[in-house]
Amino acid sequence: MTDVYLGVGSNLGDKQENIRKAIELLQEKCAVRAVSSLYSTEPVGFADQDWFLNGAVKIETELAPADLRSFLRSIEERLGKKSIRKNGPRTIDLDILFYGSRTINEVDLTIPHPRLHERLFVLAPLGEICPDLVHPLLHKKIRDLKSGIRDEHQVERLRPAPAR
Ligand code: PH2
Ligand code: MG
Ligand code: MG
Repeated sequence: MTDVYLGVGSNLGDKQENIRKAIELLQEKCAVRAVSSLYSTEPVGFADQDWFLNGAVKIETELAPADLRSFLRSIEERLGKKSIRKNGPRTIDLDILFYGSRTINEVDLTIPHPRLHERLFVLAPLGEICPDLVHPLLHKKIRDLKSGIRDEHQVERLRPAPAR
């Protein structure tokens, strides 16, 4: 089993419910080990859309990275993900942030997630569940990446992690 960290996000419909359902569906094939608080976050990349709810989840899984990615896609589809444009509104977004300490560079799968270290909406929740995890390419802890970035988008901690 490998420790995997996922980013979750939603900015369409009942955001909190979308995230709750996504975490429930994850348990079909993964063991959910930790769930961060949720954060209300200003959209990055395309400003003219509703704020997101973002969180981070630690899972353990036997699925290989590509199979995990397909599984995450199937959850996104089951929750009715509609995303018309890159960085635009979405019912649910499930991104692989880290897959153990592996690095993967394929056309359609990059691990660690290539932008995680630039985004407070990822580092804030991730910093709650794995502050001492070392980024396998940047060789820095999540806590240090978080305190070192300059991301001025607003990120507000919403409430404790939902009950599982
Ligand atoms: N996801 C994006 C683009 N912009 N902004 C916030 N605040 N949260 C997100 O999850 C997010 C985003 C593309 O996946
Ligand atoms: Mg994303
Ligand atoms: Mg995604």
